[in-house]
Amino acid sequence: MDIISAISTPYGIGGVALIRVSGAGSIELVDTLFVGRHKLSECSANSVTHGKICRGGEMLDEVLVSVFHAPHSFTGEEMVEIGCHGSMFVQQTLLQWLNHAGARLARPGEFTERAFLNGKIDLVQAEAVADLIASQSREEHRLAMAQMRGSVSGELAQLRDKLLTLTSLLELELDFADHEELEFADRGQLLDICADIKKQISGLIDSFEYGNAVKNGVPVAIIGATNVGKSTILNKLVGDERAIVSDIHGTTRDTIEDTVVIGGVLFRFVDTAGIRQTDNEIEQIGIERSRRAAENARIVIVVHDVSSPKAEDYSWLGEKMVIEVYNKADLLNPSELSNKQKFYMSAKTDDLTALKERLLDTIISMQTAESSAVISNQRHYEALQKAASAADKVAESLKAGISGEFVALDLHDCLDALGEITGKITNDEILKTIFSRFCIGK
Ligand SMILES: Nc1nc2c(ncn2[C@@H]2O[C@H](COP(=O)(O)OP(=O)(O)OP(=O)(O)O)[C@@H](O)[C@H]2O)c(=O)[nH]1
Ligand SMILES: [Mg+2]
Repeated sequence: MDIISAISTPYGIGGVALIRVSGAGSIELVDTLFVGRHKLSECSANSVTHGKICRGGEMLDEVLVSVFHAPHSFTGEEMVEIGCHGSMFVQQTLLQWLNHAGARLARPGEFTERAFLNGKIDLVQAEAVADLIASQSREEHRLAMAQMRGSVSGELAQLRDKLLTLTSLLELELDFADHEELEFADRGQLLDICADIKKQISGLIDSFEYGNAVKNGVPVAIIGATNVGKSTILNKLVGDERAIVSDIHGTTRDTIEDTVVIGGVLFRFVDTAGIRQTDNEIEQIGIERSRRAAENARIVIVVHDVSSPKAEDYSWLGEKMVIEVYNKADLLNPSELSNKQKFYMSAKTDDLTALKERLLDTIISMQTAESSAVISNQRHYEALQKAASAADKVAESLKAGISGEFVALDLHDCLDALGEITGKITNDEILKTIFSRFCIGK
């Protein structure tokens, strides 16, 4: 593979900048520009050396250079990282000089792509690197870090082992079917292994609900009748006068969205138009949007006004996760707030800590207790669904007593679907799509 180089720090002026060079011969290439006490090629691996970058008698900068030998580097190749001063001129000139010396500009994600191609990381870990760089909240960071360190990869490796055991038991049966003296695993035993595999795949699939919510922000709709305090709650949650608040019924006409990180989780709150009977066409459209926002939300906060209780029918919310709150508790005497089942609050006087805690508890309850590995990537989710349906077919065929040859075909489909996730089986198109999402220099 040819030598690639890129500026790995963000575009702009900074105290220092980092320029990466990777590929066989990169140490020698940087040596043509480096002047120090020793040549870089004489420095030991994983060491940092101080020196100057010069070309034809012109000195560009004083630098710190890290040298990595293959395969002990991020890409698995020989690598050099040059820490220079963060002037745009220094960065650009150094990159040009490296280009003239024979290093071409790296494509977005090309360093990580090489790490994958050289077997340093699998595809799940490569994608986790992109997620880590993009992470905005503590929980999103935690998931990406766990995936990068192999939480999902480990689980998939276990699954693969179980599938291979099942395949080998079946193939043994196929190869030696006419040896009556040999004892084969009975179908019941095979079915048990299959059920275990299916359970593990389903656990990963279920974890996506949580993983996806954490990655993209948990959508929470705030709905209820007019004037109950929905917009006041939104404003308090996001700490900003985001929505207009007034005692006129029907103040909010359209959905209003804002995001905020609470307890390390990114939430996407949607304030909605109050639901009531109305002849006003625009308000009707707004109310329709309120219903849609509730349908699209992961959690719905249903707000009631404790001072003017009305029985509203929210059965249309179906199985949604609902937090029902009784707002304006400050208007009643404490003795009137005695129903232990009800969540009383005041958007006017409370700091909403209890509501925030309830939101976090609801999110945590989404996490499956089964496995610590959480998937958060749509591509993995889709491949796992393929694997799950192949595993179902295996179980059906085993139950129906269908010949082992056909069962083995479905088993291979299942293995292939899992292989797509880690990149054991892949095509250029998928790789191009994945790595083009990265920034240059990573
Ligand atoms: N006393 C008291 N008043 C509140 C509380 N929460 C909201 N209000 C008041 O109730 C009125 C309505 O509040 P909004 O937040 O605009 O209510 P809304 O549910 O968004 O109303 P619509 O947009 O019309 O559907 C305003 O005058 C608020 O100041 C509360 O906890 N206690
Ligand atoms: Mg409102």
